[in-house]
Amino acid sequence: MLSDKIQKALNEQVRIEAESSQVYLAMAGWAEMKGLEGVAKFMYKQSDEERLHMLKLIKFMHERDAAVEITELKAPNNRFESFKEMFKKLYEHELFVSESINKLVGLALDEKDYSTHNFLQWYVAEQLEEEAQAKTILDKINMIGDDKGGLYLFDRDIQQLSVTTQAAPQ
Ligand code: OFO
Repeated sequence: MLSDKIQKALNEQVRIEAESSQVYLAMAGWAEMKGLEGVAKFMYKQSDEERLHMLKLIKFMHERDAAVEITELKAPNNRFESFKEMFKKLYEHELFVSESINKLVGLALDEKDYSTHNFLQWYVAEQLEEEAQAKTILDKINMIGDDKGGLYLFDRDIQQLSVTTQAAPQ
């Protein structure tokens, strides 16, 4: 059985993962509207991955007989000034999620809940990967600046950057 504190924090993380999926879905829509198919595809895929992260948490909670709460979600940003701004937001969002996972890991240790601590290691590794990916993309976008040709090539190449989740959630 999970402690109340852990249940509450895991439910909070379920919401954050669901919101992350919405954040990337909105980015996908915006990129598609602007005609960048590669970026849109990348964002749709990221959105699907975030939903899998949410489902993995829910499955773990059910296995531990915890009460899962599905709540309403905060609406994401649907419009951006530029691709640079959008990718900056993506990077900042990943930093925010990493912080939230780190807090959860700390709580699991405080509560001496070693199985939750062990389970969360998958998320720690995943965040490391996603943060690095978001940073790489942002660096490339900064290099491109306002060069339309560069953006065209970036749109074509972004899918190769996409790092697929190593241990796919069940
Ligand atoms: Fe859920 O993986 Fe990043 O945010």
